[in-house]
Amino acid sequence: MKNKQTPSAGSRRKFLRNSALATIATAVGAKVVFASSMPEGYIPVVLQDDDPYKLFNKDKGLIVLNNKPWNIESQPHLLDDKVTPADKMFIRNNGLIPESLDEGTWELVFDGEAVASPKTYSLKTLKEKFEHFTYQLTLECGGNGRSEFYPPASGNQWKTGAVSCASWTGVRLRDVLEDVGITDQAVYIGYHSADTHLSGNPDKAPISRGVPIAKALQEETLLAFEMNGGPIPLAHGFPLRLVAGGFPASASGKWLKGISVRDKVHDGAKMAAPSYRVPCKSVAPGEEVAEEDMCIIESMPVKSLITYPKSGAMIGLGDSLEVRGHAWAGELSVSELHVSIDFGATWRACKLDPPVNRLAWQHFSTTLSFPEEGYYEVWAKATDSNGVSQPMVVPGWNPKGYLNNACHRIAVKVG
Ligand SMILES: Nc1nc2c(c(=O)[nH]1)N[C@H]1C(S)=C(S)[C@@H](COP(=O)(O)O)O[C@H]1N2
Ligand SMILES: [Mo]
Repeated sequence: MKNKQTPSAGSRRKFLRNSALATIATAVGAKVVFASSMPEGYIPVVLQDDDPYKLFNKDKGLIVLNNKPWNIESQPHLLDDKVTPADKMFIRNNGLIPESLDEGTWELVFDGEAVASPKTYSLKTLKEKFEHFTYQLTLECGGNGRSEFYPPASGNQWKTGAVSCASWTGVRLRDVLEDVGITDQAVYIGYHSADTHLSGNPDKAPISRGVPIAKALQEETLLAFEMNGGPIPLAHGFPLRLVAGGFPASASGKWLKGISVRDKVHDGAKMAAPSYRVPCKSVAPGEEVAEEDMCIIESMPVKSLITYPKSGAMIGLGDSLEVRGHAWAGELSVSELHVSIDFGATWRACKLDPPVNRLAWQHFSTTLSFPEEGYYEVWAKATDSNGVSQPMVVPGWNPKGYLNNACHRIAVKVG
């Protein structure tokens, strides 16, 4: 049988080649006339550039902060949709996006000190065996707003665009953990993913974070295989992603290969200080903080974003201005949203919708009028269900520049 392919392998190969050619033709936007002479695996020159907007199907308004790894942020006025569409969603990668992902052979391994015994599920089994749930879940990068801290914090200089609220469909991690069988030693879960470290070292994970077991067992914590009703886009974790809304988005592992149920706080890559940790007690700007004085970020703080109009709007005197946006508060809900047109001297309450489900952002809207011609700013301030409001200025400086939930503001010119 040496050097001979079975007919099924041969036809499968041919099928793969034909479908690859069809994909290429679609991407090129024309028939590739001499396609039959094209070497196998060859990528046409026209597709060889690494234009991230084409590569990831992103709106031209997104801003590339880094290309190795890819970090791309959105902008407030692009986040106006109630459900964030894929082309407006920020991308935050710590390593290299995995290649050749095969949904058909994808498996998820459960292991760790606190499982009765390790268990592996194919993606197909996960989909067939467990009930499906769909939730809209807010995912905000812990470093969103980092660019405003002074002294500056190193890392991607996110402005306000590292947040999304897409609709995620999958099975509950809770249901699967119940099937796996966990012991009462379980305190944390950690995820393992298929992306690779920038160094190229295959034994080194770029990131392997997790959540406390109580968060893992929440109804909304999903092993998701769909986003916005279709397959998860490659950059956002195809074909399987852990989604734990309300926590820093770093807890939502993309390209999910494994879950370890741990008898201690997970100790994977980027779990240790200073990553995704803030000083347990507030510190002076620029102060050095010992690693043992840094605490893991869990629920994200209350925050809001004005998504309409775009900052810099111009209206006529006497015109009214419709203002709208979203607000979210980590594990809590948002109870009030106020706006100010006089730099915070006075505030007025906006209409605020309840979330479509727990951990989804909430929409606010109001109509404003302005007393005379000139320059104004509209500031938005959300208050969470514990009565805590967003600060008007950049809050608690911390060495890595996390959790900036200062009020969002836009400029408006009247007349
Ligand atoms: N496997 C893996 N999962 C990951 C990351 C990553 O680099 N690799 N980045 C995390 C971080 S820090 C954030 S903010 C979110 C970003 O999700 P998005 O790119 O889908 O917007 O994914 C998280 N999950
Ligand atoms: Mo992040």
